[in-house]
Amino acid sequence: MAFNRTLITAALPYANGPVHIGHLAGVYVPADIYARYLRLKGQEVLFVGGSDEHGVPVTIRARKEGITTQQVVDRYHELIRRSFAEFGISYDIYSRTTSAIHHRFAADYFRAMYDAGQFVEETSEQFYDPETGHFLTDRNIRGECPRCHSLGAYGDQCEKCGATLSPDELINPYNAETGNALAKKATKHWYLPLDQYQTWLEDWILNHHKEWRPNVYGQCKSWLDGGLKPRAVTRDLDWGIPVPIEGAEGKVLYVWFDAPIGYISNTKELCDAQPEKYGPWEKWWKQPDTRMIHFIGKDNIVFHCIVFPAMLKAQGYNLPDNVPANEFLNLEGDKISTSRNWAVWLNEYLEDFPGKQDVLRYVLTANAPETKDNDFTWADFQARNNNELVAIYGNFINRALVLTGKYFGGEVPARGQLTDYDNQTVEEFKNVKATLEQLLDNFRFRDAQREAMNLARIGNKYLADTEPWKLAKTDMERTATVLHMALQIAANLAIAFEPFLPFSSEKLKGMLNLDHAIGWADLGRIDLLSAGHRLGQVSLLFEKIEDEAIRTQLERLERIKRENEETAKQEVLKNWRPEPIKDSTTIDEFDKMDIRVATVLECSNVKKSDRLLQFRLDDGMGGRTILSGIAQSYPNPSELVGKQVLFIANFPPRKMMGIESQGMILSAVDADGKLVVTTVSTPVKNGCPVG
Ligand code: B3M
Ligand code: ZN
Repeated sequence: MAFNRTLITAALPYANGPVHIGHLAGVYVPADIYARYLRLKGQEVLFVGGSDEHGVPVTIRARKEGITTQQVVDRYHELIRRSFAEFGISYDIYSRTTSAIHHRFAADYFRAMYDAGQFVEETSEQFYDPETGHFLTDRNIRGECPRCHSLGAYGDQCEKCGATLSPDELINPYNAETGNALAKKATKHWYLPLDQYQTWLEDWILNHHKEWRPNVYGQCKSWLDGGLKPRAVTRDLDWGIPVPIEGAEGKVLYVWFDAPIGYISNTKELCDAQPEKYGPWEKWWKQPDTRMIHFIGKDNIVFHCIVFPAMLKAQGYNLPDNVPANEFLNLEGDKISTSRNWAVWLNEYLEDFPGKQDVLRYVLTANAPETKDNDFTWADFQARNNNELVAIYGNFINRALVLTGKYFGGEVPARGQLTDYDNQTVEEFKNVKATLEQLLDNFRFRDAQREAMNLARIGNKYLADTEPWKLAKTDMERTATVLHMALQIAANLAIAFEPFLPFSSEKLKGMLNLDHAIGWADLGRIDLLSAGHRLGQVSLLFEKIEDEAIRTQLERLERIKRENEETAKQEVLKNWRPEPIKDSTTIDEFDKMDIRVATVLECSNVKKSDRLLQFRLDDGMGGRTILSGIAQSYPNPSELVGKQVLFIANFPPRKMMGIESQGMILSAVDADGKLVVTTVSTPVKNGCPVG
């Protein structure tokens, strides 16, 4: 079916912090490119977004900042909304899930499914904190990992060994926030029986959406192959939308149940407010000739391709036509993380690079993680700006406009006969429209932007080859033709780049004094500007970014890295608990070990080893040498000289780095892994036993 009406949704970001380049690259810039493209084509488009203000992340942030959850969502919703507006993300509506309309709509949705018998009710034993009386989410439960036995593993994952866990598997589970030991208590929840949708989903996705991106299709397939299980859509929490049925006091809708409904309730909010412009909301959600596209990040695939479609199907709504999910963007080789502050925040970026929204949009699209995770680096940011935006696109526009000003008083000159070379150039850019469309229609935004940049390359090369600044000395007529053609290419660039770089296109249109009504259909035309047309004010389209600005950014990241290392260390120390006691042993076993006291005579680093220290000991029996792997903990080994230490005297000698070690010095292993040599506090005879 050919569609003329498209509903575009972009994932609702959690209102638990500002948005960063990862959000922009993964979801919002692609969604915006697509929305702008369809609008330019004259299609009916509704682009819906909003903040996700429920769920655990916002409550964690509230506790961290010592403010109420409402204050957190108010603060970040506003900040996020502003960032999106500043970056030109052209939502028709950006609302929020704490709105009254949404609460009502989501509750009604649940109720309708409940009334239709579309949930399964189940009571199960769940962990709760007897002191606070709260049930806990997986992430808020910690304990000993059943696999690697490290302490402080999460209820869903052990970060030490990477194992996926469930809270039931943890040894000695405790509340991550209070440290209290947990108990179990029965609680009732409502489940979406995804197993009942398995066959339908398999057919819908695996047979009818083979065109979805391989990463999306692949993830769906592996979920489906694993067999779908019922999923709870309610939670025992005090932040969220109350479950609207009797016997569900103290329970709220699971955030992943209510958030995607936000796409619908936000549509309703807009349509109710401006019915003449947008029509009834049902038009966007129930009419079969409306197509829906979800833009999301890869961690949201299962919810948008399996869970939400099941909910939509249950209530007779449209299903998404495509879900172009992106992979992740890293920053300077490291995973972007809100909690570790490892990100480029949009609000901070604009403070450092005011007016340079398009530069970031350009770089993020050029590096978009469409098929695999990608890396943002400041060096690449600078290079793409200086070598592409400035040197190709900007340079071309500047030359064309400045020369027109210089030779023709800022009026589009009339063109004469086109040469073979002119025609060849026209030939080259004539196909740009078809190529761009083919790429944009298939959500291949980075290739599409490259194609737009190719058009600028064609223009740049045209001027470099024809050299109008030299021609002007001898052949004004030819100069006129060249600049006329260059200006047509410039006008085409304003159209071709509009979905990607809206601010620059706007500026360029101003410089060309171009009719704002020109649209996608005009792309490829070489009569967009007629002879005698007056150009507007000329200024630089892009500016060079200096090394200094990049250095400042890199220094900031260095500082954050150092701070994070320090916090991680503190974290380990805070969560440290003594290891479990080993299996019992006997005094006879212990007696086999001959532990003695000796005075350190010399202590120094072993050459070529960053691990070993070499001790010379007075053991009361003629002296001995022992090597010990504690160099990292003793940057100044001589501090041990004169101390009385404990050592195992009856280990067989062992050679390391060509030196024979005659025993082992005893050290305590501190929580952070630091080794501290055990010393005797009251002097005793060297060689005396320990026992
Ligand atoms: N807030 C998760 C996320 O930000 C979630 C998306 C909701 S989309 C309906 O990744
Ligand atoms: Zn583990």
